[in-house]
Amino acid sequence: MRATLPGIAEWEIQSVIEAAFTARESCWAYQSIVGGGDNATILHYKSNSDRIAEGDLVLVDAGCEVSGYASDITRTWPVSGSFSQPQREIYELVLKAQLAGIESCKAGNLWTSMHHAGSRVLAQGLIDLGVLDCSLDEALGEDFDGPFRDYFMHGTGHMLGLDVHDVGGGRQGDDGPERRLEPGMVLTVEPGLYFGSWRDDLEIPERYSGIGVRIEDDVLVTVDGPVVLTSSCPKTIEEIEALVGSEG
Ligand SMILES: [Mn+2]
Repeated sequence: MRATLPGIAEWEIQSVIEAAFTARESCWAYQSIVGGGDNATILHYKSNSDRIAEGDLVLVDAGCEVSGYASDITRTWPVSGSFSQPQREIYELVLKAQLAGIESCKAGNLWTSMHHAGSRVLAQGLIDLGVLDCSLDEALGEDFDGPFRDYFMHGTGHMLGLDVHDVGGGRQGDDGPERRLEPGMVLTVEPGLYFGSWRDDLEIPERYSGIGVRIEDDVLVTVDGPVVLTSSCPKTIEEIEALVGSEG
């Protein structure tokens, strides 16, 4: 964030992050995703080959591996240093959903509770912002498969450990009971919203076209509640706007 200035390229941000990994005797846990503007709306974008237009957001999903253990963090920030009003509206909504998801990471809760908590916030927000014109129940759908999924088309998190997408989570076998969270588990919480201007199957409000936001932290489940292991990485709008470009 500190090194980001208008005109920066995706590969330049990638090089700053991966230099930090290497300098600390670490390596990437997975190929870093650095997507500016519309590229942030392509979930597994990793060519990192575009220069980022002034005024666009950049989404960075990157994590290093230490002693075999993976990390997995996503942050989204404006390359110009300040969020536009539409970017701010989407960012605040995703952050609210992420905080609701983290809050639900309590021992004893069902694995799906964080996905449901975050999804409810996103669906209601999409209605409030005028993206969806329906009731909350309709937006969510019978099995959380309603139209809000047009804008949030991935899971809210996964187990994290020796692999970045570690085993566990979800169901224990195809017909087993749904897993409950236990102290000591580490999982990611990473809701997002994506309004790719290339989506010709949706009527995306012009003000949100080209915006992609995801916020991801790594969370340890304890008897005393969730502990955000990645809390030192800024994620409020105020923190981000103060930091972006400050090195330049
Ligand atoms: Mn992840």
